[in-house]
Amino acid sequence: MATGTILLWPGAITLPDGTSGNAFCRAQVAKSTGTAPTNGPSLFFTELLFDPSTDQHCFFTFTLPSDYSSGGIINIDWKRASGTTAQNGIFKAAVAAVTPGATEVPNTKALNTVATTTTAAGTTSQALVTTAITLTMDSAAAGDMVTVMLGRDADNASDTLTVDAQVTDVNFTYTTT
Ligand SMILES: [Ca+2]
Ligand SMILES: [Ca+2]
Repeated sequence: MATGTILLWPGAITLPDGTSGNAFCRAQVAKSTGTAPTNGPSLFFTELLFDPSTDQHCFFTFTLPSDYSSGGIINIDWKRASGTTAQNGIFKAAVAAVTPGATEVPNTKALNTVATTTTAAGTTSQALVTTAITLTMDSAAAGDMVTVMLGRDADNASDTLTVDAQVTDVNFTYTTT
């Protein structure tokens, strides 16, 4: 048994449709102000922006690998858009797992239990911190179509970070067979 890792972001995301309760995050390309090296460009990367007051969301879909045994954690690297005071951000996540060949249908499927984790923002402006959320895996098994919802619980009174949370990279870890 070991720990398997699936990269979720940067990569393909699905955005919800913006109807009530289904607000979407935004993506932007960031350009570092650091000095470009000789014979190289400045540093660029893509980040997902989550609003400080409205819950916003996105989805990652993948096939659960054949060596999946148990568990499921989503690990989110993110930074505050600005500021240095002590404030907390809350992220939330949930899973929907659909088994091919069974009677479940993705088009009528709902997300399983939503879990949240509170993390102190870095007290250096735009410094990276990591949030790990243990997922309720919806009885997922190897070969399933798995969709992970990632959102910020921005309207939670304990989400005190007053600026966007900027997500730079996301992965999913699990216990292998
Ligand atoms: Ca909320
Ligand atoms: Ca908030």
